[in-house]
Amino acid sequence: MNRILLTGFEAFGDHPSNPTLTALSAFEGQRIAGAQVLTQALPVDAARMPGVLEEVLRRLQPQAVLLSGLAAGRVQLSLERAALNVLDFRIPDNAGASFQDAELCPGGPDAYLSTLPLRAILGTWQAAGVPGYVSDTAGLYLCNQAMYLARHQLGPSVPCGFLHVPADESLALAQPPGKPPLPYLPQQEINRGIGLALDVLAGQLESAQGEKQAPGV
Ligand code: PCA
Repeated sequence: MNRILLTGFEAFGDHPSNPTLTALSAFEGQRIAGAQVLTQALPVDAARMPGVLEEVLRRLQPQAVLLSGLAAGRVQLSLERAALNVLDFRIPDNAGASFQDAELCPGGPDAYLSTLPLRAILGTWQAAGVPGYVSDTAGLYLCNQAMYLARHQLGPSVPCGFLHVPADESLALAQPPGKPPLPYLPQQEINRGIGLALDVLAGQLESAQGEKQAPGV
């Protein structure tokens, strides 16, 4: 059976929770179109996260990978187009580390592009009434780091990329008075968008397998 890995991040910065961590429990072990969804929480720690990611990719050998994280302030779901070989943090990570203009992967390519079927996912969201878009920057923090390293490890043949989600209602409610109100998408809607992206990935894996198994003419 095909395995799809879904990752989310723990809380970081001023945010008391992370909707992508909340989403993981809704999907762990789910079967979608003949694929099994497996999940992994990632630490917001630039030194520790690479080891956790590397280990889970090696152990699960997934056929597709959907990484997800919070982009507080964004107003819709967004699929990242690319990850850059740069670490440059506006806030320290959860271990207190900070980087400026640093190389993420010494000697690695400048960038990796998403190998997710971006347009197919956008189309499915559109048809289901979930507005979303392709983002041209994943930032230069942990989410960019995770996408870069996953693509670096997996190579081009495993569909892999990053989905950023807006704040959810609990983050919007937790925004301290005096700070501008945080745009949010209800957690249920965030989960629906993630689920639809997983549907597209599972469908793509299923049809690729069908083609392989079809008798030659
Ligand atoms: N968002 C951060 C890191 C963890 C997360 O959920 C980012 O966009 O880099």
